[in-house]
Amino acid sequence: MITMDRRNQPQHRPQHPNANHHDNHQSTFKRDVDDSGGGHFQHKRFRAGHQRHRQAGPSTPPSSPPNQSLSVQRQLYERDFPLYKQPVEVGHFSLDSERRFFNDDRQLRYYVEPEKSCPNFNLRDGYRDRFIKRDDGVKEKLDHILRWILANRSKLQSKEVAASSSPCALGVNVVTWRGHLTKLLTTPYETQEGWLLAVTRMGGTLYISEVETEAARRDQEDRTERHEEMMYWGYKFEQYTCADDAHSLPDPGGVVNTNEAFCTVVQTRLAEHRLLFSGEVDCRDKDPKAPPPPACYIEMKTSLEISTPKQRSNFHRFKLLKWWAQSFLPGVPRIVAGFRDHDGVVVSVETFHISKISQLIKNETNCWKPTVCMNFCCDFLSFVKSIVTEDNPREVHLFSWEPHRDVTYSIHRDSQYSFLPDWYIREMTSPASREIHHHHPPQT
Ligand code: 0WD
Ligand code: CA
Repeated sequence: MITMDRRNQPQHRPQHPNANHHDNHQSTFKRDVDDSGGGHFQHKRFRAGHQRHRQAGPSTPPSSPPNQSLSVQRQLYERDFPLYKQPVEVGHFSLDSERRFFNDDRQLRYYVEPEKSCPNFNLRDGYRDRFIKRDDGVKEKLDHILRWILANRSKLQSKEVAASSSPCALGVNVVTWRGHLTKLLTTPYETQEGWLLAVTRMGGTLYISEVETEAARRDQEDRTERHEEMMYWGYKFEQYTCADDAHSLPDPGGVVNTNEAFCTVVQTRLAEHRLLFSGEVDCRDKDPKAPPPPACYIEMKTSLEISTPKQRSNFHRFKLLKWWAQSFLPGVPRIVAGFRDHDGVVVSVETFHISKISQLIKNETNCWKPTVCMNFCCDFLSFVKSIVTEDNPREVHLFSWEPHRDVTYSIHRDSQYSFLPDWYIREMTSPASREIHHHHPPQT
């Protein structure tokens, strides 16, 4: 159990039957004055700025139409830290050197602490001759997670859900990548990059999958040779510090292949939202007596060495926000950071404990707050839930956000944005497959 029971402190809480997470909860949706905005099945973008700002609280009549946009202003999210249940690992999977899916932990690696505090790892080594880069033109969307769900349905479904009449109810409200949730958590503080998130409801579950923005596509095309190389450095650092099994050593002479991945699948709850998401895990503690996953996992990072107060402040205000959000979500307790110079040589290695990050940034002026991140994410999910009401695997609500704007959405059917593959829809909606997966006689 990770607890730090101070007000407004980030914490994972075990489920408590009387937990009243609605205390002090005010929704921050904006309500459209004009209610005609619900037009379905047509490309329609709701403009922000022409709406009356009204707080929707428990007093809102149930018949009210949903709000058409969501504000991202930080002060709207400065309330008590919402309930965030201790994430539980419900499974994991591996992607091999050819990006093939395996329902096991064959790609899990073990952390080996560097022998010296100044290890002199050269992160540029092997970039030209020992690097196989994943084809990032292939958009995998949620496919690996969906594959994992199909292979593990019986584990996932609660007895209650299994007994219900819906053939595809999973017992969770949201399925997504951890990385997408990280983007939501950091949105109130983001000033550079917007996002597009496609949402489809099927069997009562909301599936959330990212769509590449125009700006991101351009940035990718315009990457400099130096930037390309620097993206390799993070993976190279992992190779210097991670071994294939608990009793072996890292092999810095090997090939870095970014197709390979080990992903954890965790289940948790953010206020009323039951979440199932997957995230890539770099390695685990090699001590067999280490706590069970996800508490034994370690996130590896590299960053430019800090030499001035200004650099330290920027590190706290911008980088630690992203690092905190990414690891807090799946309950990964530690980050091992390699600080490097401009030539890609690691000059120091430092461990950051996620539970101590909010203390570390306390003295920073104008700094981010974990509670704002979590409350925004929670309200975004409530907003999505209120908008995406039709259960239809071919319909996509595209939620879009640009810095200094509200979150808005548009509706698309059978479009380029549809992302649930036929093999998944078929399997989840066919009653026959349900019986096979449940290992119990069909209901009569
Ligand atoms: O196609 C896409 N648009 C995306 C695919 C966006 C986000 C994720 N993915 C997929 C990939 O299949 C990847 O295996 O998600 C997996 C990782 O998911 P995640 O853990 O939810 O993503 P995130 O938390 O953003 O990244 C974790 C790590 C990164 O480590 P650092 O220390 O740099 O944060 O996953 C790697 C990277 O090592 N990573 C990716 N690997 C493959 N494709 C991608 C990506 N697009 N983004 C990050
Ligand atoms: Ca990493």
